[in-house]
Amino acid sequence: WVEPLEDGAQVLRRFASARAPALLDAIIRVTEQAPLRQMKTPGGHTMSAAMACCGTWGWVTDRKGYRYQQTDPLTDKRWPGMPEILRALAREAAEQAGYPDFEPDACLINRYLPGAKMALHQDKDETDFSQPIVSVSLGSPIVFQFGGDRRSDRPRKVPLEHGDVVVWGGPSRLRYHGVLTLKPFDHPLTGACRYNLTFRRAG
Ligand code: MD3
Ligand code: FE
Repeated sequence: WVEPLEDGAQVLRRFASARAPALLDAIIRVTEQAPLRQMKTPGGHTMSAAMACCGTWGWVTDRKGYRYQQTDPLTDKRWPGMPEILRALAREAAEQAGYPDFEPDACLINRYLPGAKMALHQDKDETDFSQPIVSVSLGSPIVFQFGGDRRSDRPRKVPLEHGDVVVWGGPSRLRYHGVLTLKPFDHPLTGACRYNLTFRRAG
């Protein structure tokens, strides 16, 4: 079922549930080639979520800044290709939400263990903000924070569970967002961990 949020964002509840085991297999295959790692922010903090990428472009952060690049800084090789099952899910979700032409070229895999979080931020390292972002939640539930156009706007809390897919298009694309600290939870498919996939048109 579809739950519209403000400004063009839509939650497709449990859209990915039936495919979750195959999606998790694909995540394992990708992260054998491009290991999950905790990256450093330009400010010198280590992010609590571990990240890996697949597709043509991968998002990275280090002391020099945030950017997309075609190679994995850990291996200096190209990122693993985007598995077809991931691409297909992202395209189907985008189509359902009114974006039939979404062609993602970047998929960021975030892994949260209990205690991990992501502070409020905007996603603006991409080139074309008319393209949506599709996010997929797998494993432990978390509380998502959906803020406004300014960091100081009080965020709304949206619970996200295993299989939920969100399409962030239109004006929601540039809104501040983050997730609260992951609480311990034992999920039958992932144990204590939560994976979040974000699909983008980066290049
Ligand atoms: C709203 N990830 O990777 S996913 C990120 O749960 C990120 O891992 C969070 O924020 C996570 O950048 C949230 C939901 C999400 C992703 C991108 C958005 C919401 C968004 C971009 C614009 C607005
Ligand atoms: Fe984000």
